[in-house]
Amino acid sequence: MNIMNREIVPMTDEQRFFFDLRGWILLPGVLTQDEIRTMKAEAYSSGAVTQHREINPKRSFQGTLQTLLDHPAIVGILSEILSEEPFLSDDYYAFRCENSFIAVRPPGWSKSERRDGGMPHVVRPPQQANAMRYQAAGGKIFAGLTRVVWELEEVKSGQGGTSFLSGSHKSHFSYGGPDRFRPNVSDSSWEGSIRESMEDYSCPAGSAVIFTESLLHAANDWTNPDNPRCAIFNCYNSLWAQWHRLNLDHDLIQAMPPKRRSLFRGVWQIGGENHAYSQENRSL
Ligand SMILES: O=C(O)CCC(=O)C(=O)O
Ligand SMILES: [Fe+2]
Repeated sequence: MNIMNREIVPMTDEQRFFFDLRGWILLPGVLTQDEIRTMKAEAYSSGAVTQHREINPKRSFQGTLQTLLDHPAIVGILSEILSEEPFLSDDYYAFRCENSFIAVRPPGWSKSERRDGGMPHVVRPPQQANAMRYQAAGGKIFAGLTRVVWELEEVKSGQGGTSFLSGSHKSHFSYGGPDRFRPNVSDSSWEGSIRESMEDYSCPAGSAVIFTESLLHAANDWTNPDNPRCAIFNCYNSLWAQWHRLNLDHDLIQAMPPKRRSLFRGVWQIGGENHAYSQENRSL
């Protein structure tokens, strides 16, 4: 079935409950076998060996992988946790995409290849108020910086998926390190117990994991001998906030369908209607 013909799926009460409780949810088996095959071929030929050694870092914004940016299975959820009802429309998105990368990790891949060495981290420590933090108020979630991970190969628990300290997005206290502004648990005397308390997931190829970047999370050694990890990491934010610099070529965005393009419009609200992407109205 063509992705474009699929209906947007609203966030369910169960998903809202568990996303608020734990800071992450798994959508198992979203993609068809045909989609998985095509997307894997694109990811494996992209030159991505690890996320920080990509030959062409823009490949996940192109080809069939581009359709993941606004896949109907995640659009309803992102609209709910990154926007408000008055801003929703059929013609443009009410949230922004600000980062995407491909990670290909063969069996034996070590987290030491990452800049952060697999240290559990967050965007900003959630025990302090800031523009990226997770909030739930007035019966509504606002998830600040939110990540969607598309797993294009099977993931087995304990063998290298992203791990999470469930509930830590709402933590009020320090991670135990020397600096309360440090966005990771390094130099905390209880780093070990934090790691022991983290959990991950098993899922078939074609699943999506959605998590708030206020949740402590970590990359892990890929020890699964049966297949590599092949994952697309897409990051989203509010219409009015930006964390990553995007620097995506105008021509690449202009070639997208208009609604998808709106994911890349400028980051402002007052003084006119900010709905459509254009060369003059783009996030940088
Ligand atoms: O590589 C991983 O599993 C973790 C990625 C990560 O830290 C993130 O998506 O923010
Ligand atoms: Fe991260």
